[in-house]
Amino acid sequence: MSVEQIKIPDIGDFDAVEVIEVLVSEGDSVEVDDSLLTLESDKATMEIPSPFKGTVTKISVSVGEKVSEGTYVLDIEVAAGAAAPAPAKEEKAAPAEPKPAPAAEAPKAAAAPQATPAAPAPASAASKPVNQQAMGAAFHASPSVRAFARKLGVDLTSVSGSGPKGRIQQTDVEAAIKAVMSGQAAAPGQAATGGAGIPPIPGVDFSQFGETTTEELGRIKKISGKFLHASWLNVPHVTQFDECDITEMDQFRKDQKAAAEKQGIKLTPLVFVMKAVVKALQDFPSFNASLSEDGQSIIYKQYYNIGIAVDTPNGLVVPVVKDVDKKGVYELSKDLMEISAKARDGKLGPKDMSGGSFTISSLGGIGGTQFTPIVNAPEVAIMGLSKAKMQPVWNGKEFAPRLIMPFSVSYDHRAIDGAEGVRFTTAVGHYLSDLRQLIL
Ligand code: CAO
Repeated sequence: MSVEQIKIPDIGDFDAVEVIEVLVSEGDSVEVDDSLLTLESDKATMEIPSPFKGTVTKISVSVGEKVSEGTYVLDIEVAAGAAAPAPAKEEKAAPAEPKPAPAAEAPKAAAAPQATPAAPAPASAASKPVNQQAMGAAFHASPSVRAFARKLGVDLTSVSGSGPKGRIQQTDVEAAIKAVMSGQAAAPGQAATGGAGIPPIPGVDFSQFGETTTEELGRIKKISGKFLHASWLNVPHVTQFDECDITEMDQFRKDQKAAAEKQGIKLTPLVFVMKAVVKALQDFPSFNASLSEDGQSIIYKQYYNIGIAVDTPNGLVVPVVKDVDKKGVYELSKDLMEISAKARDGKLGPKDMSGGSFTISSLGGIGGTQFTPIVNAPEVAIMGLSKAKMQPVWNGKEFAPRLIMPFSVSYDHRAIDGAEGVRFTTAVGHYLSDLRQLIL
């Protein structure tokens, strides 16, 4: 038995480098090349391997200390006959230190410390992992943590680090795995990823700034909040803004209003929009679709069930008007009145709210110029309607008063390209500007 004093070997041009991890404890058995410490400079992290097989008997360094080549860090008790390393460069630098005991066998040279960049070097867009491209993410993690993560298949770009300067520790990787196992986060490669790695918004005691009252969110808000959050995190949203001339359409609606009222029906622009949307969905099937769970296929729907966002005193609900393609505006108005009354009375059943293929959120009765609705996933697109206003529009000779309605369509960019997005809104506008197109 002999006790070997382990010193920092040649670490290149680095000097006074911080110890960020002590990877062994007193009493641990180590093999040759097992990592003992992790050092981190502002340029790289590196692990110091054990030059001996034996037992760690004393640790003389702790996290945060600065070390350089030749700094004594720990003792290893080496069993008699165990291989000893060849004299390494650090021994030349510190000749006063005891040399390794001569061994019978030819010694194995101590492995050089492995340096890895402290943060991934900027790679070409094509070679970066997809999530790194999207987030522009970089992470700090020691080689041992990287190896640990690799072994368990954890993508470190999705793990938030709790160490100094956001450095990812082994415990962070473990916590990320626990979150996946407990269902709080999606596993790597799952279609619906989210949760892990998203830094929480810190809690604030607002009462320090003034008086506050706290009210629990209603049941509907709690439920819809989860869906909205999931969509916001999982769906790469693009919102296309547009506007259309609904002067003729609105005149027609007004002309029909009295007749409709006699049947107890209130005709609003929304039902005309529903018809125009369905026609555009038939032209552009990828808007009336969903992505498969693995994100590898698109499922086109040959039914046209339009979800309508309804504002209720308890929160937002989205009942579905079925078979919009098969109904006229009167029947649609009846359906709309029925479901919105049911929604406001809290009487919607699961059947009323399922089976939608596209959603419309109309704020046109309230105001606003434009907004960005959140896709009602797993649908891939949603329309937002804003308030129509009379505006002067140049007709080639003069400005004429026209009723212009702003609207937007948010869509899942994985399923729909930008060019398709604007072709779709153009088509909707085209149908609404000239309702005759709907019967062609
Ligand atoms: N431009 C101008 N006027 C409009 C309009 C538009 N885009 N849309 C509706 N209007 C008018 C209607 O014609 C009606 O006027 P009249 O009484 O003079 O005819 C008035 O605004 C009110 O319409 P409405 O809102 O009662 O009816 P609707 O069919 O347009 O909408 C419903 C029905 C259920 C969608 C609506 O009541 C509602 O709840 N909207 C809010 C949806 C919501 O909260 N979305 C946000 C989701 S994201 O948080």
